Amino acid sequence: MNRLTALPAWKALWSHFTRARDWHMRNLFDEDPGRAGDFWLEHAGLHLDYSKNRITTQTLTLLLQLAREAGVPQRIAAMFAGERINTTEQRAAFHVALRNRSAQPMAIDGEDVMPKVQSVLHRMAAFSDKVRNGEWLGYSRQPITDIVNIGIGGSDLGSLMVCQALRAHAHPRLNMHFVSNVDSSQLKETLRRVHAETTLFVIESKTFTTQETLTNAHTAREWFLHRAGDASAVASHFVAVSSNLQAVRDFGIDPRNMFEFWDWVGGRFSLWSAIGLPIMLSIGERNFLDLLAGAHSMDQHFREAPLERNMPVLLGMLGIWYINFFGAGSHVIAPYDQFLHRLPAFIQQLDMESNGKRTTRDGTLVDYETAPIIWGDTGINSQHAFFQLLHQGTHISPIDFIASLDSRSSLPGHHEILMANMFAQAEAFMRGRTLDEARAELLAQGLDAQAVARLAPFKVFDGNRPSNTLLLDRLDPFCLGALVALYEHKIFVQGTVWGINSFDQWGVELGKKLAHGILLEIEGAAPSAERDASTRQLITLYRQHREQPQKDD
Ligand code: G6Q
Repeated sequence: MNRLTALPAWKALWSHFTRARDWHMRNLFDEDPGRAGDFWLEHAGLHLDYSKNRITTQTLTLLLQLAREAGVPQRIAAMFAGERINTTEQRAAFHVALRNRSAQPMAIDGEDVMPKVQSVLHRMAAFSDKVRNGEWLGYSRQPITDIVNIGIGGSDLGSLMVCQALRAHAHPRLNMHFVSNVDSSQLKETLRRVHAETTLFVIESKTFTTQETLTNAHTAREWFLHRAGDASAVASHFVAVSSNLQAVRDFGIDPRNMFEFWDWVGGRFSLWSAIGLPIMLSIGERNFLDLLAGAHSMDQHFREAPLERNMPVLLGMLGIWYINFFGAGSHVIAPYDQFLHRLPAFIQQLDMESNGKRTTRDGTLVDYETAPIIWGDTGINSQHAFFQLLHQGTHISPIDFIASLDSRSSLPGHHEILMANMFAQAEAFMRGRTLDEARAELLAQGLDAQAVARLAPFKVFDGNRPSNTLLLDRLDPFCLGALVALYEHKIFVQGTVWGINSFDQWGVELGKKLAHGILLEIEGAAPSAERDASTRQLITLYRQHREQPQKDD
């Protein structure tokens, strides 16, 4: 692996940056009437306007040169060839096979994985159909009305985000619930809203060892047995999604009620696998296949389009430009669509868990920045909250504006206001407002010269704040699939440039181990001599508190 900072394009970009950092996008637009058209790309129902970036065609040429020198084309090929690109775990990262809608085989070590992918998809479809059409009955012979998904992280966020996003396609009888937190409040509140006779629990865990998930699953089963009174009823109310057959069996779920996926599917890339079962239950097989088809279309584009017209590559390299050259430490996801309100949280995990690393694939430490902090919320709400900092604060945080062209609703006026706000924000972030413009505005409002002089500095916006605007034809399964795949690949491109493995998660593994020892101490074991004084004190306080009578909510 070549050292990133020694690559010719890296050096050329630094020299280019000494000029580029002083450009203002206002001037770039004024100087080049073709800019909006040149920096525009469409694929799979997604329209990307990337003209409001601090770039020229020369910047892009250099960034793409960097992508080539860092081996992006070879790494794309390696991913699609099923190579074990997740080197620390010796696994392929083959989520692209899960949504392969072509007739082409996709193999790992010569074994075509498509037959087993198809077979699980068929089982999921047969099961979902039965639940959706009311054929799958609970222990009191009633159809299912509520699905409770129990899982965390990659076994929660993807299905949750998609189910929320595609609510317009949801089955009218099926209420979807997601329990991830081991804080009992979430499970309790959910169980208060459902009835045992008509509830299906989907226990999702790749490893089937995750403490939070297994604790919630055990509690849910006790709650259920208490009501059903018969252990044989579990079979029609609990199904599992996992790659660990033995652990599912040990939990007491019949393997016939288990939907399998494989170690080459990373948790945060798993919504396309059986982990997407709640999605299929909610929106049905046809829509689920459309979701896969949208992602597949983006996969094909990523694999085949030249780098200059390759959406994930362009977004990835624009990110590199800001993170590594401008020093932007964060990136905002701002969907102007209520149904996409969990998208920022989903992309946050996808990006920060994939690229939040400092050791390169060959084991050396990086000497440059890697993943940005991803944050965000629905754009319209954010305007009334944290956009202030983005407009006038001291941080530069590029923003992705995301919306659907189709309004989905017949309520007059709402969508137009939403879109007008989004376009206006992107424009304001780009143009800003100069001191002269601020003065002119205040004068036009009738203020006297003294008041104008006093207030004008506060009304200045530097602008020059970069953003991408992504418009979906409509928020349907196909476009959403393409959108999610776009971000997955963007992140892979950046991980490749930084020379890191985007597919392991040692930080998550650490979290899974740490709590176990402390839990024993909380429950009465002698404190470990290695524990620091602060942690010992916290454990002692908590133990003392625990000994007092507790009030149940
Ligand atoms: C995702 C992460 C992590 C994982 C959860 C749940 O890429 O590895 O978020 O999905 O920790 O793990 P299990 O599915 O094994 O319960």
